[in-house]
Amino acid sequence: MQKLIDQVPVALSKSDQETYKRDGYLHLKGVIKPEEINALRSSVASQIENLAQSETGYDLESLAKQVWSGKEDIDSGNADRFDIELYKAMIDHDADARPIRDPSNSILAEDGMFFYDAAGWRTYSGIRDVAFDSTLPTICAKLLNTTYLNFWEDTTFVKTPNTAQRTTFHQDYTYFQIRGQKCCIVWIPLDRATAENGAMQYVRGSHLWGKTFAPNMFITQTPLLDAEHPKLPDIENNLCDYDIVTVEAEPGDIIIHDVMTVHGSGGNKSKTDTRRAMSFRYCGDDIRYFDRPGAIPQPYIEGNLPDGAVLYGEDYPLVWPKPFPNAKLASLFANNHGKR
Ligand SMILES: O=C(O)CCC(=O)C(=O)O
Repeated sequence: MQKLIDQVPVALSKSDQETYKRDGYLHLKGVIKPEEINALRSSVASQIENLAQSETGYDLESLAKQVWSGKEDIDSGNADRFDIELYKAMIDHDADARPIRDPSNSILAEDGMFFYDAAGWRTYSGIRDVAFDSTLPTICAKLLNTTYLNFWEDTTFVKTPNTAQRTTFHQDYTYFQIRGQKCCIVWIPLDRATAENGAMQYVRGSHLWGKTFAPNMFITQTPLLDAEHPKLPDIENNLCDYDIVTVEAEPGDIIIHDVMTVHGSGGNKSKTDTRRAMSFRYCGDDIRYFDRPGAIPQPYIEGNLPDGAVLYGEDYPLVWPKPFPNAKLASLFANNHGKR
């Protein structure tokens, strides 16, 4: 089996591994095949099309408008994954809360959408195919130096033209019900991502700060229900104090970041270019389940694992090494997960 895995073309050199360890993120070019990009694009199109019925998707730009303009009738989707009313009340009570907007495009902020969704793999075969059967699991397994790799979840982030809202800086670790270090996030642009339309930004080396911060819901630094961890420092207002790298990327590229790396992205100031992206989250062999208070609820998870458990079971597909090397893994997960 090992032989088969080694035959997968993997663009990962020793210096890539050193860069990832030093900077907390790694940009690799030409990893995702055109047909894989197209499979993700059509899955994302369906996610957006189904926003009104979605149990998991939100328009965060509209949510931000509800919060900051008090216009309750703006439609941000009908999902109940988060207690939005509670979150809005928490923002109201947070004296420091403010819109995390790109200052230069606030006047354009009329028609943009910041679409956010998760766990598309359970519904869309295009997402499953790429998450499980592309070269990504092999790359991540090598990068994490792990003996096996589980898939945790996918997330979709789309910013249409004239989206004012940034993705606030945040650290992924406390969003997940996990403990351990070998977890990485693969960010996959489905359009050219530029500084103008919302390229990713990483605080270089922040994975080595040795600090853990509370999760937020991307539109302000106001923490979600996490009483244990501090709020992230106000990076947006003190950009010069941090080593922030804006990473422009093309479809086909990936950017992998460590679960502790602080990152965010700009709004979309372009008048014409949508910025679509997906994120896949993978966990290695030191990760254990931990029902973290304040972590974001994972859609469709019915029976939580006990704290301290390895990630076993159908909710966390083992994607590397392939349990059945000659079968397409994604097809084994078809039709037995999605509620829709
Ligand atoms: O695409 C974005 O705006 C944010 C992505 C992100 O935060 C992530 O992939 O963890």
